[in-house]
Amino acid sequence: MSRIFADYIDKARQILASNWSGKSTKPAPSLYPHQWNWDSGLIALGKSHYNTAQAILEIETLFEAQWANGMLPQIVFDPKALGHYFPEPDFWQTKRSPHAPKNKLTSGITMPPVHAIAVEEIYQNARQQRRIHTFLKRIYPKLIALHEYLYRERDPEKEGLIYIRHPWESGIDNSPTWDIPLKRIKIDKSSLPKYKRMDLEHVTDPNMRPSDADYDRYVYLVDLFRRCDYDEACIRKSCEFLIQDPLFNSILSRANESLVRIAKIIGESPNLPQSWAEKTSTAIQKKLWHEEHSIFDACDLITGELIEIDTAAGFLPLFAGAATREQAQTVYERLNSASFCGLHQGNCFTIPNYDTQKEDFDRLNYWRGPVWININWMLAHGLKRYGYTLKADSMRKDLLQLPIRFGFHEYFDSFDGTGYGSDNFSWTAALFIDLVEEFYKSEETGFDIKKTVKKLFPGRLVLNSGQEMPDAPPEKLGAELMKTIRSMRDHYYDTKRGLVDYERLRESPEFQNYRICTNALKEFNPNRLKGRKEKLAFWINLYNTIVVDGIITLKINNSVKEAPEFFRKINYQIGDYFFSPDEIEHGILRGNVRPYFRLARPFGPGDPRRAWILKPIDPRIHFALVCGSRSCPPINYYDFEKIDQQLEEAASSFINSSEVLVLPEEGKILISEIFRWYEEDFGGRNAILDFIVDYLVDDKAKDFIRRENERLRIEYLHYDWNLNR
Ligand code: 2M8
Repeated sequence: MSRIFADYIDKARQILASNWSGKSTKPAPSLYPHQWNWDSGLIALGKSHYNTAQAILEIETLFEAQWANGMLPQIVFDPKALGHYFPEPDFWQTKRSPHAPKNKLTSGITMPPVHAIAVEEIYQNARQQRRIHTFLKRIYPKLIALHEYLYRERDPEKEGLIYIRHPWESGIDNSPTWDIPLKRIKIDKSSLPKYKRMDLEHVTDPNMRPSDADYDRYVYLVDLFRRCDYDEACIRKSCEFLIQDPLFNSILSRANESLVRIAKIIGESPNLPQSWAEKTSTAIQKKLWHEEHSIFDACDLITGELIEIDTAAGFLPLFAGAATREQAQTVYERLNSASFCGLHQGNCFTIPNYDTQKEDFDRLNYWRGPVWININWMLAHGLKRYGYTLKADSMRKDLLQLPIRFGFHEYFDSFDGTGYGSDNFSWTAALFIDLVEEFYKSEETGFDIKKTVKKLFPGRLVLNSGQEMPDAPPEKLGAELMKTIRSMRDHYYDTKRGLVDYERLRESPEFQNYRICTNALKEFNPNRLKGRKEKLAFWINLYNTIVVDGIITLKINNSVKEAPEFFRKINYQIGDYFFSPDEIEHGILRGNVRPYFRLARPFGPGDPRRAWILKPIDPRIHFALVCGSRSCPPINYYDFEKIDQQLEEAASSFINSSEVLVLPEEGKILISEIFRWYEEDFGGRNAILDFIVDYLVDDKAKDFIRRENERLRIEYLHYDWNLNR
């Protein structure tokens, strides 16, 4: 594992160890000193990567406090830690309910049911899965009881959608979505129970927490529940806050899928969770979709209307697979707009919890704007599920950089990343561990496939060995080839997202035409290319398309690493000579320098291909050659007339993405491995720093690099080889 991540993984584990209270983990050292419902699920999920026993204990401790009716409480209080939080057991008075456990202190509401998802992860990540079977058998009926409770008590019309009845049940306490239903509740101060907020003792800036008006309503609702003795029928009759929330229901639906898989592992019938999963996902898709807003919204059961407030919760049906393909595409475009920092302008972090274009967007207030790791973690999974891999990976990279740069905070300023709320926050640490582990898992998979494919893939592979020739005469071939590449770009490359639609491209007339053109390369003489710009554009475009051609021909699924020596094996014959992507890159475009991973230069003395070497090296090519990285458009068509401007844009968007992280507090900068591999093309260490400064838009970061130039440490970020599919 990369050294950079290893250090931070250690930090994350230390945080979880110091928040461990013997049988469970506190969400935060002082602000939240008890056990919280969904926090524990996420914490167990992170711990499952290195401490199965504690992950299991975390979940079992929580379920020891499950109510007799199946409800899993939002908080399980630690009797030794009372006196620092509001509201505590004396306020909840849950003993009024016949369902509350006798020997546990709990609150009287629930939270998003992430637990089946965590349990499945514990199983998946366990070294000895068979030993986990007994745990699965013990916990499965409890998970079923929890979901049964939700469908029985919280879905009176049997729609497949669960209502929440308190903002704390949503987990996103003061989300702008709750403003309208909460305002409906008129508070009579004289009859409101007296209370004292404790949260502001720990987070001293009230602008980072819910307002007093919100708290009055939180308290009003708890009072109503206890007056009903926590009887659901009574609560339903008088509660003015009954909401079908896309976040809660998406998590429930996704958790049902985990239950199906767990049932199969332990030999139970998966029919019940299967039917729940289908019912809830269909209901989300049909009832919570807001066509004009291009997002899912919550439904207010008092008015029967959707609440037209768009937050990150509205993207989470992707996590459950509940969106149709069309809805997913629409949502995806919304996600990529300025509203949710999708443009990578370098001045905000993906993705804030609320639309940044709204007047009441608030970059530092709790659930009203900052970036939260758990929401983004679920969203990245959702995007992956629908095939938006590049976006998902770019979000994961953004997420990883937040704790690295700003500490393991509860939430982060969506514009400058400053950490807010509590420090040493448990789910931030746990999900950081999971994110890093997931990155490396895919790396390892690539390694295995590599071994397998090696056997199937011996020797050089000439991709343009066909006989069919294009109509264009040889002197027009260069232009004709570029024209076909451009038309492939127009139809099958999404340059904004940096994706290639390989499946459609493979069958397309444009690709057939391109292959025919490449056959004529055997009769093409590169001497026909005139001037630096034309040569640069020709070779860059050819490099990028031979890679696409190779991916299609070799039926690569996930990463070019599946085919060993991919960049050397595939070749085009040009005139009498063969050119692999490596030879185009290191031989032609990099002036025939020895790649750092080889013993010799690509073209030895006397090699006729030396005639086409391009010098001096333009280091900006490294942001234009298909690199699989996210912010420079990984694939584009380079037009020789505009090539300088296009290379400028490619360099600038790369440098202002998460491939370059400037960390003044730590006296270092983390940069893509591209800079390590090609250091000499940039002119050495200091020239790299100058190059970065030239393109950076963040003035503070620029100043830091200029000021600390000699002293600052450079570390290199993991390189993501996943395909730009
Ligand atoms: C926050 O909520 C609690 C009430 O449950 C609070 O503000 O006192 C939320 O962020 C919630 O999602 C989280 O589970 C909890 C503990 O981290 O804190």
